[in-house]
Amino acid sequence: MSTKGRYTITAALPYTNGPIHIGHLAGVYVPADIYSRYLRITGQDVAFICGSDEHGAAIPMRAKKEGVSPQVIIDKYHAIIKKSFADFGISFDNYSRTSAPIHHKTASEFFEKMYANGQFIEETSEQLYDPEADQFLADRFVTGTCPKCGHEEAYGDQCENCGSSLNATDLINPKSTISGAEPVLKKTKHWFLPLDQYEDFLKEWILKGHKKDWKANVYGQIKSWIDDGLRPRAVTRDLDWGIPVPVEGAEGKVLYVWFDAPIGYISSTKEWAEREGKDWEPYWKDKDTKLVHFIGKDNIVFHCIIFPSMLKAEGSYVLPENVPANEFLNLEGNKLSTSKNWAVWLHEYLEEFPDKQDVLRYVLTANAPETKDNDFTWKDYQARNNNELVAIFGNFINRVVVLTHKYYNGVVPTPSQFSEVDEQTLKELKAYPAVIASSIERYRFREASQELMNVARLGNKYLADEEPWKLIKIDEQRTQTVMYVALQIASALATLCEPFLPFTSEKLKQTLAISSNDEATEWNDIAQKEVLLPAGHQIEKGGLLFSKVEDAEIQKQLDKLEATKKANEAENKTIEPQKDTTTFEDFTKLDMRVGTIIEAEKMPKAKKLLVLKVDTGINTRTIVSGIAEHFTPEEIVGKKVTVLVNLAPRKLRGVESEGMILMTETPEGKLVFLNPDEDGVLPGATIN
Ligand code: B3M
Ligand code: ZN
Repeated sequence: MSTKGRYTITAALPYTNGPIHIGHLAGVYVPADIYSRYLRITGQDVAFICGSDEHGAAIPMRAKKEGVSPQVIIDKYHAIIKKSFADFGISFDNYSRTSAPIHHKTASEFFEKMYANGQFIEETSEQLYDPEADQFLADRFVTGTCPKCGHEEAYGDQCENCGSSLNATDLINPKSTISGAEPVLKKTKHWFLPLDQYEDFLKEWILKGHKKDWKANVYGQIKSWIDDGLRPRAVTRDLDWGIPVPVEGAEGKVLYVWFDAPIGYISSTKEWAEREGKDWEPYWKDKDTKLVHFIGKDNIVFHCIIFPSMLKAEGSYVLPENVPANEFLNLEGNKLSTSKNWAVWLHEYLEEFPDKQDVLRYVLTANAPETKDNDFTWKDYQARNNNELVAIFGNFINRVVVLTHKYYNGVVPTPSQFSEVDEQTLKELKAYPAVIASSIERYRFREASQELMNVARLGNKYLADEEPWKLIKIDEQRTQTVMYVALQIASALATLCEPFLPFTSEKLKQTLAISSNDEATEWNDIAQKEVLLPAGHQIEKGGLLFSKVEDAEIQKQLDKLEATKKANEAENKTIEPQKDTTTFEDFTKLDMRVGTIIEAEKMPKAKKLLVLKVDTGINTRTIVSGIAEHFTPEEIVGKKVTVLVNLAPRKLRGVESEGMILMTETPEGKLVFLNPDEDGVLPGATIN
């Protein structure tokens, strides 16, 4: 990047309710780190900001589960998470925490300014309340069916499946996660951010603005929310854990975690600036500053709708230049899950692979879920390490270093006349900084990582074609030139790999005896500088950059996951407790019939839903069913099913659904129809 600018790069603040896993790295932190490192080594002024997100329902829930105070939980996981980031070379300029006084002050002042300007709606409304736990239910304290996509584990503030932001009272069949009780409605006062008043601003800024260069998955989600119509959102909560609402009449209430957490980026910048003797304001208020938020797709609404509306309302801040949200990473075909321990935890990975931080960074980048959910498999991890990092990158560097010591005692030889191949090779080499930069600047880190690997391929091919180990016997001068060219490629690799493989870059710079203090010019100079590693320069012996991953090591990881799966199945076997006793009269109110599915199609933009036409014998009707991830439309047409036909109709994603198909599921979570398959049974037959 030739122009010099100022960048504030933020990475989503991880909740301190547990450790972090490969999904966090792949989705947010490795891409953010690649981007920030690249900006720094091309001479930009960068503030790479993050910190722990220590408020919200998730923390007290974990505290209750572990039988300790929320403070114990946040101190424990803040330290674990902060160490994991450092261990994997995530080079934040500051990693703060939202329990810090500077954040409480910053968030309170932000709220007070908006309050003083009358930018909140103060309203007493009926909210969900758990009569058994004697507590209002918001966010993760309540789950239910998402009204938008039918996901049955949606939270009170958000559906992680479709990303929708919700008010708890939107949930269908809400249930308290504290006591399991069915919530009641109870009056309480809250302050609402009138998002509907920012609809025109958001349409202008995002839909009409140049946000067309935002990733399609991000732009699409934002557009569907704005098209669905924005509504006021409560930005305070009845909770005793969080930042007290700093206005009269708000005793017992705290700021909604998603109001305070994004302000955490600002307070972390302030903390950094104070420590570094800098002024924080230009990083958030200078119109030329580029603000980029790195997040996962479940955080899009908060970073593209709610936080920008807050920044716009407050009036003195810049708006994000881009929000390159990634999709989700799965593990061996299943969703990563903290609660099911279905994860590769970073601290555990390092215990098993103590010197392979860069290997994981590389694999997670090469396989990143940039445009769709993607799957991490240990087989792929082993293949990329052995076939790319060891066999291409490491092998090239090893041959260059070993031969330079063998022929020239580690001194870069003096080249004579370059051949056509030499010229062509050096020309290709000098094109790579711009090629890799172009991918990075468009947030295409998978692509960028493969272009980096192509530089190593270029070096490998050059040596394989020129065969200096044979040449040395017949043409001393030519061998010197070949080894000189190979060393130029190795030197460029040391700089080009730094954003992706920081630990490898450091090792390679030590081996090539390259000082890394003036690297800010190196990236840009690779194309311009005639000489990267001058003749006469002494290199060190170094060591192998990468080592093979053996089958046994992979099998050990697969066995570990198998054990987790079995433990979960055993846990799942705990049969659902019997529900409260009902009466025969109540049972007879349910009208269940045999039905036949005569048509089926996917619901547009709703991953889990199928729209079915069902012949119930009474009539043919539309039923929306959350089975799209288990069955294709083709495979269920003609299937006989059990239908609850007198369930009150309801709209799901705008489609009127009249009834419910009864299903059950296996311990592995596979859905199964209750299908009365006897030939003589016809649609309309009653089920008693
Ligand atoms: N703590 C991460 C999550 O939703 C959330 C991000 C806050 S960024 C301001 O898992
Ligand atoms: Zn949903």
